[in-house]
Amino acid sequence: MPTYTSLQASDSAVYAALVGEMKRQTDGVELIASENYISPAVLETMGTVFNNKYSEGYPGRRYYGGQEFTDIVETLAIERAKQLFHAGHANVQPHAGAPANVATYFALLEPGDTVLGMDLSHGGHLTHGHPVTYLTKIFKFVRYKMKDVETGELDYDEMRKVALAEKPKIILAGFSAYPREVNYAKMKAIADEVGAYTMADMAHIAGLIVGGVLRNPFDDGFDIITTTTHKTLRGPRGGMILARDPELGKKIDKSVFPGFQGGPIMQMIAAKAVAFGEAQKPEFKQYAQQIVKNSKHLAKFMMDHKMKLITNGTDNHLMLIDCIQSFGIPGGEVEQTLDKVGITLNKNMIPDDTRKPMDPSGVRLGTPAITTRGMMEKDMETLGTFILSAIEKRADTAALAHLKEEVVTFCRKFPVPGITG
Ligand code: DSN
Repeated sequence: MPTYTSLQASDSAVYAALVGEMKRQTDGVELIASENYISPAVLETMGTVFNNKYSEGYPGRRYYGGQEFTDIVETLAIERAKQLFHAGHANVQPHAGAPANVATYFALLEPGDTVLGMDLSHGGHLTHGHPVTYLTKIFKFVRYKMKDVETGELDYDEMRKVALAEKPKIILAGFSAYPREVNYAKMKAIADEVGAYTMADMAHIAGLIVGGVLRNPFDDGFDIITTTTHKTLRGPRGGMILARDPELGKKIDKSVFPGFQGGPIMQMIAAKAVAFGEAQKPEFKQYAQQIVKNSKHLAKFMMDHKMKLITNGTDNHLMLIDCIQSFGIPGGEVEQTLDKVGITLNKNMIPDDTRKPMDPSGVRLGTPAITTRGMMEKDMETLGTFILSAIEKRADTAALAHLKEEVVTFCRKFPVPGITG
């Protein structure tokens, strides 16, 4: 494990928590579908003096002096992002995925306008118009769903019907808990019929698009892609908005700053530039392919062992297990049981779940982080066996403690970038 001697000397409490977190990340299996391990170079860049600089505005047109180096890193991030996604414009300043979505809505919509997005229990995200968000006080959100939960196919006929009736200004693709590929061309055709913008929230699958494993919505004529940068894209925690048309990009820029955010977080923008440089390398394509190979392999193992997967499989990095059907217990109990043996995933709603969000029927798990550690298909069988064994022995404290030791021994074979590798 690395030591951070200056932190250790100046703040022993935070240092101790950091050491604990490094050990947790090294000795446990990270199956949370939205998490990943960044490279030492990205990690190093996040802890640099770019933190000290205010840079409101954009490269070449800032409100403060002293921008010769901030302009370099932000321009690098922008240009690399454009190349990665074949975009006409990139804004790399959103602090996270949610602000990227909000800034996009305000760039394209007037108060009262309508957005057509996926039903939240079918895989959509809070920022796609959950009633608990302030967004629903300003815009109207209407929904489409899967046509068939057994295959995951979206209901494009219903989408068209709702679009014709509601005249949305944005048709939104993109999900936090949907395991299948989308037909963007069909969505674009519906949007064209009603004069709507097309927006894809690719937060989960951005790295898979860059790696060429999933389709790029821009190839089917989508207008906007929003994303986080820290999930499959394996960069620093942050967000980004891409536009196909540079003219639309101007509206996006105004909306992010000064419309919504203040000073950009420049050390994160510099780290985005580094991560995007890594994603341009051929190794990243192999990484993206391996994420999906691992995910499909783990999904097959689960289904071969009588677990019920929503849509009966996966095309991407994640899967959703119906825990009530698979194990007769809710998702929260599965999450807590696996926590005890060092396997981390999250409880999750399943489509049309009758249970509550804090006590849902399913769990969501994914392979981006374990693939970064170098795990391959054969390791998915070991992980699947650990999961089944933990759930089977969940009432036996001694058996769980023994299993945890096995998990630690297994994990230590796989280095964690920035900690043990
Ligand atoms: N928290 C992210 C996820 O886990 O998918 C989405 O915001």
